[in-house]
Amino acid sequence: MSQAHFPSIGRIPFEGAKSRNPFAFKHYNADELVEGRPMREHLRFSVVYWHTMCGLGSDMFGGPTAVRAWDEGKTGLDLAKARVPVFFEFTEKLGAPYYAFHDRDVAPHGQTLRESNQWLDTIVALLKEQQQRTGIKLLWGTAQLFAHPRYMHGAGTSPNADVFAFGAAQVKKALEVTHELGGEGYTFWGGREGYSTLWNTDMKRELDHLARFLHMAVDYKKEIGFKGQFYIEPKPKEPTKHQYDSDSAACLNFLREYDLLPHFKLNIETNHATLAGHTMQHELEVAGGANALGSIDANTGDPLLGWDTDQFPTDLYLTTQCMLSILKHGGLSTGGVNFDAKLRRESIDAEDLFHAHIGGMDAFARGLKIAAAIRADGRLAEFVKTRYASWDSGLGARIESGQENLRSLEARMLDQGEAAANLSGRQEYLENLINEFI
Ligand code: XLS
Ligand code: NI
Ligand code: NI
Repeated sequence: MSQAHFPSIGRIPFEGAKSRNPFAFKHYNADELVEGRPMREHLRFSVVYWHTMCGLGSDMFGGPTAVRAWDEGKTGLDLAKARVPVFFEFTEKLGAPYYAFHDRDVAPHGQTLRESNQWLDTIVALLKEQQQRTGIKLLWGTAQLFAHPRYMHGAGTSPNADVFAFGAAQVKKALEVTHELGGEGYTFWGGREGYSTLWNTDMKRELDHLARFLHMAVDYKKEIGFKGQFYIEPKPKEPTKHQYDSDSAACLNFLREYDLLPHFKLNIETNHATLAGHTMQHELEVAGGANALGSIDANTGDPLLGWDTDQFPTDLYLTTQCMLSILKHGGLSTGGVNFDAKLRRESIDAEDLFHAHIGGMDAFARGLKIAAAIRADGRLAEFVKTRYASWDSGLGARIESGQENLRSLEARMLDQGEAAANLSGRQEYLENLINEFI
């Protein structure tokens, strides 16, 4: 194992709940079986390149606060090269099996597309070497189609056809390198695929273009034999006022309308759910119900801040809800628990990267164990099942199977005069029940 950049920190061990070692897992025990599967396979943790290597604490009111020893004195391609081994040393020490990147956070923007592609190739060769050395795999790749000024009006939804073409070229290359690196997926997050004002926007035309853009990607994926899963990542706003992929339901509707649903699943992020006015559990249930729950971007927002703060998840209610939904819908197959999360601006030391990820991994490991215990106990599922018992036979079963109609139901109710009494929803009892496990 490489020791160059975090010499005082070794491989993070599992020490159990009694440990007071901040550089140890208290709950994430990769080989421990939960519902007959190792935690490692349930959780499929992934470290993101962008926040971990490129996020240095800047926000919209101020520049970077963290200074990384490995960055010092370097710019451009040299800086990009220097970060690769650091990232893999970090991810290897954590024992996270996956990572994710954007083309333009592993390698810089060149003056031309050709130069950008060359630089990306240089870095991809280094990523590949490190993947081979460590066994760490690529969860998903993506193209960054939002930071460069050319994408100010969007990429796939730009009113400028040339910008659409540039974005398409960037996606083509990003698909090729993701394929080259054995990526298990590819994500589309439409950061600027939306609008700032409808006064200047032809919404229908933009949506048609976005669908064309994605169909081109589906076609090219087939052409190069890339077998990874495509994901759309919903987010309602920020940086635009309205993003078209605003939440799970909007994404599913868009994908269905444009015949894209067979080719995509959703990559659902907690803080995006919050911004959409939903809970993460809601978003996961909407996706799961459509058999489109693919992967999660694990983070959290702050209830007092109205933007995408991308904090590391530590709330056990949140992780329990995530894992209950994920287990219910059959687990993550190609996806993972991807920490699209960053350090607070005030957390300036490299060791804070460890505290953040260890905490997130432990919080999800606990969520997994708690969810499994709730499922093994069975009272929650039994309650829900009983709540719908009127649909299991008799009238409900006949309605579900299409044997009743308005006329027959009216006749029945005229005869009965009133519907059977309702039962309590027992919300408080269920909240107490969940607290028995947390
Ligand atoms: C931004 C998104 C972004 C995607 C990848 O809010 O979460 O980081 O996950 O482009
Ligand atoms: Ni994300
Ligand atoms: Ni986000």
